[in-house]
Amino acid sequence: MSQETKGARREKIFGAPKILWGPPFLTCAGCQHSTVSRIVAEILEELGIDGKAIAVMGVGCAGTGTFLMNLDVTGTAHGRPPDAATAIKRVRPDTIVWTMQGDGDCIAIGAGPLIGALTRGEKITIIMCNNTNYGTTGGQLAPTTVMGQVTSTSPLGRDAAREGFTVHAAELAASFRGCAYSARGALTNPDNYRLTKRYIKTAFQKQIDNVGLGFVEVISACPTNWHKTPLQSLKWIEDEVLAEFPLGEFKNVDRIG
Ligand SMILES: Cc1ncc(C[n+]2csc(CCOP(=O)(O)OP(=O)(O)O)c2C)c(N)n1
Ligand code: SF4
Repeated sequence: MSQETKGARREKIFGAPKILWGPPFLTCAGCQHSTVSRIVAEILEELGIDGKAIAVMGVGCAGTGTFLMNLDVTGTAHGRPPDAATAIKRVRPDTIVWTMQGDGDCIAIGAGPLIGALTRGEKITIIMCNNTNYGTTGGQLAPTTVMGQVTSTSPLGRDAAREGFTVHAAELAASFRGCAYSARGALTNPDNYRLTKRYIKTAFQKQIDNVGLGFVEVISACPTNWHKTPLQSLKWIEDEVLAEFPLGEFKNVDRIG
C-alpha cells in the first residue's frame, strides 16, 4: 500500500441494504430471484418505507428472498398472496404491502387472486418473477413457458396444439381499470437492470400515493431447470425469451377508473 493510499480517507460508496440481515440468498448460482429481492430491499430503503413494509411471499423459490429481509413477512397458500395482501392493506392502510411471487404462483394457480386484486384496484404492489417454469418443483411447464421451450413436462417443446400459448401477465394486468402501473423488466445487462429498478420503484410509489395496484413482472433466470450455465441463461433470455416478452411500461396512470 502506497503512503498516499494509506493516508486517504476511505468512504463507503456502496454496500448491501441494511434490511438484508446477513446470510447469502438461498437460491441456486445464477438464479435472478435473489437479484430481484436485492433490488426491492434497496428500493424500500431508498423510499424510506422499510419500517412500514410488509412482505407477502408466495410458495416457491421466488419468495425465499423475503426470509432474509428484516421486515414483517407472511406466507400464504400457493397463489394466494394478493388475497392476504388485500386483507393486510385494508386492515392497516398505513403500511406498504407487497407480494413476491413466481410466475406459477402468480399467474397459474394464483391467476384468480391476481385478477380479483386487479379488479378491485387494491392499493398493493405485486412483484412477479417470471422464470418461464415452476422452478422449485423441477422445471415444469408454466403459463409463461415460451413457445417451443423444452421443460420437464413439455419434452418436445411447447406446442400451441398441446400446451396452448404463452401468457403475458404484465399486459394482462395493464388491461384492468384497477391497475395503476404495469411493467416488465429484465436483468441481463446494466441498462435493463436500471430500468427494472425504476419500474419496481414506480410501482411502490403508486401505493405510497394511494393510486391503485402496481404490478411488475421481472424476467428471471433459472439456470438449474433450464440446464444452462448462468451466462448461457442470460444469453438465452436475450436471444429467445425477450422476443416473447417485450420489456417496458404497459400502464402508468395517476388515477384509476
Ligand atoms: C396448492 C399447492 N399446489 C402445488 C404445490 C407445489 N408447489 C410448490 S412450489 C410450486 C411451483 C412454484 O413455481 P413458481 O411459482 O413459478 O416459482 P419458482 O419456484 O419458479 O420461483 C409448486 C407447484 C403447493 N405447494 N401447493
Ligand atoms: S431452481 Fe431455479 S428458480 Fe429455484 S433457486 Fe434454483 S435457479 Fe432459482
